[in-house]
Amino acid sequence: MVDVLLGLQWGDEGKGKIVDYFAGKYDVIARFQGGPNAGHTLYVNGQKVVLRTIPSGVFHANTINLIGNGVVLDPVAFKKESEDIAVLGIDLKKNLFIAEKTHIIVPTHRALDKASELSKGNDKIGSTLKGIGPAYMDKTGRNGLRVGDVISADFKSKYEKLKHKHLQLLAGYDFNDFREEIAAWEAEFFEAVEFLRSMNIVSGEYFIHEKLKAGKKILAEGAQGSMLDVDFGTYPFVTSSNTISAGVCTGLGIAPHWIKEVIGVTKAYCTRVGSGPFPTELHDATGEKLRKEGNEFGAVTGRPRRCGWIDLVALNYTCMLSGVTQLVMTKSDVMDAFDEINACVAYEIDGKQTKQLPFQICDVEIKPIWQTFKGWSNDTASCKQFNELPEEMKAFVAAVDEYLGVPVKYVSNGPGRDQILEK
Ligand code: 2SA
Ligand code: MG
Repeated sequence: MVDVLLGLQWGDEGKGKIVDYFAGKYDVIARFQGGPNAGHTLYVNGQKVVLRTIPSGVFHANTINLIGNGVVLDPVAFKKESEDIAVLGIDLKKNLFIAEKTHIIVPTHRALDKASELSKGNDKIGSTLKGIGPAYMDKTGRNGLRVGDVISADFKSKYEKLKHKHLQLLAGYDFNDFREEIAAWEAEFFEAVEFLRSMNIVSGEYFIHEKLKAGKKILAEGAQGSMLDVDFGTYPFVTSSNTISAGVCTGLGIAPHWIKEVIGVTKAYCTRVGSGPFPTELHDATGEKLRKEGNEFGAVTGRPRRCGWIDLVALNYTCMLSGVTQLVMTKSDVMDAFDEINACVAYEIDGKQTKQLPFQICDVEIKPIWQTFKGWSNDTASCKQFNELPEEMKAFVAAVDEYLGVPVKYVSNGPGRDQILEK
């Protein structure tokens, strides 16, 4: 069977830590979408590690990891990440497998990402500029290169053909002078492709089915968040993959009946990086305080994250889309610093209240309707049991649980591996 773990907001819900916590219970951890735009932060022996393309199970001796076909892999970013992990004594040749149908990000994808963003001016998506959008465009546009192609003798000529197409596209942008960058990136790229060739490249779909048939337990690890889903997120301010549980089937090649638990991760509040609607965003001192207390800066780009209170309307939507069966609430200890905590329970649009996300989410003004909770003054980061948490925090957790109709099973009260409380 396959359990799924995904973020229910706009990314950065703390998925990396939670996957790492659960990893020991699974035989295989598989990434099914996204690419080096992800930044999954974990602490291994007290040391901070940020994973981007590699699944968060690599630090567990008995766990096998799979990069699924739904991912877009940048050989350069992958090589660098692998080298960083090798220093920590991890041998990826033993515990990492890569699906041959995984699409590759080439240097000109990064140039196209930049050109596209620059040309949008104030309407820019706030992309991580890792080439994600252009790589997925080539996948659906049927021009892409895949990991399996790097083994073939004519890889270089396939690459040149694609590059030629990209240069033509770049010429159509106002900002298109990336010649020097592309030349520099290309040298690293071919070195990294050599490295990629030395990895375990497999048929991801047969690989995972062999594991399933052998009764192995698989965890599908989501990246970004459900509100960044290309179909259901705040389009066009989204990423280019399906981040909801449906993406697991196409991103790994498994049928829906294999999926059992869908574990949704949400912060006790809410953040977003990049542009686009964020109904509960706070532009005041409270938002500033959330950023400071929560240390809300991007794991990959270091960008300050936009901050606001938890949005139960959006969470209800993403729980519905993915069929979430249990919740993990992260960074609950950040709430220790607040006398009052708010949760958005409805949206007011043009004087009318609704509990649904409007199609025009990017164009209408949304006034959040708040439910206010009493804060607590205890330091909850040192709690070792759910029952030790202050009654006020338990009431807040219970209200989230009730609103969403999905049980909050875990509360994460700090970044440490042991700071997680089971309810
Ligand atoms: P892209 O790069 O084309 O997929 O960007 C499109 C939108 O998706 C958002 N996005 C993210 N949001 C939060 N976290 C992400 N990963 C990194 C992290 C980000 C970082 O985990 O910290 O380090 O800054 C991520 N990746 C993509 C992005 O902001 C755009 O709004
Ligand atoms: Mg992140």
